Amino acid sequence: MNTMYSSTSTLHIDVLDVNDNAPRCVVRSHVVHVAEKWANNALLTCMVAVDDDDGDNGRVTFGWDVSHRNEQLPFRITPSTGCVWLTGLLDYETRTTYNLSVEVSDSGRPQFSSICNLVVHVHDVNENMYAPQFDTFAKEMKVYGRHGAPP
Ligand SMILES: [Ca+2]
Ligand SMILES: [Ca+2]
Ligand SMILES: [Ca+2]
Repeated sequence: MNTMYSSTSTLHIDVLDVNDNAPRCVVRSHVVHVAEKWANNALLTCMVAVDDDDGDNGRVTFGWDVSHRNEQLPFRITPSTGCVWLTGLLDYETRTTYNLSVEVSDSGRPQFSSICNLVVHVHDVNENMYAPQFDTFAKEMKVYGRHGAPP
């Protein structure tokens, strides 16, 4: 006589996330248009990136690429949000376009990063419209004689 025995058990497996995805820019090349007289601290745009990993492996931060290390940019970027702000005055007559590389990095080990592009076009404002106006001050001059006495 054959007797069959069987049993079941549950095996619980926790799958730990591995950092195997680099952050991706939602818009690979972001373009913004700014008038040259925008106020300091104006918000230009916010970069958006996604990362398919979990936890720190998917938590992204933003910063300027090393190629801008020695450049004095009139912008700052908030690492946690990717929002880009004006930090100085733009001058169309000096520079009309900024091609910026933003590095977006996850917080995993090993760390992965990608580059997103931000192009800022500076638009001209006619500063002369607000230039001081002078009344015509040329007045008729009389030429006096040698000793300053009227002829
Ligand atoms: Ca993963
Ligand atoms: Ca990742
Ligand atoms: Ca101008």
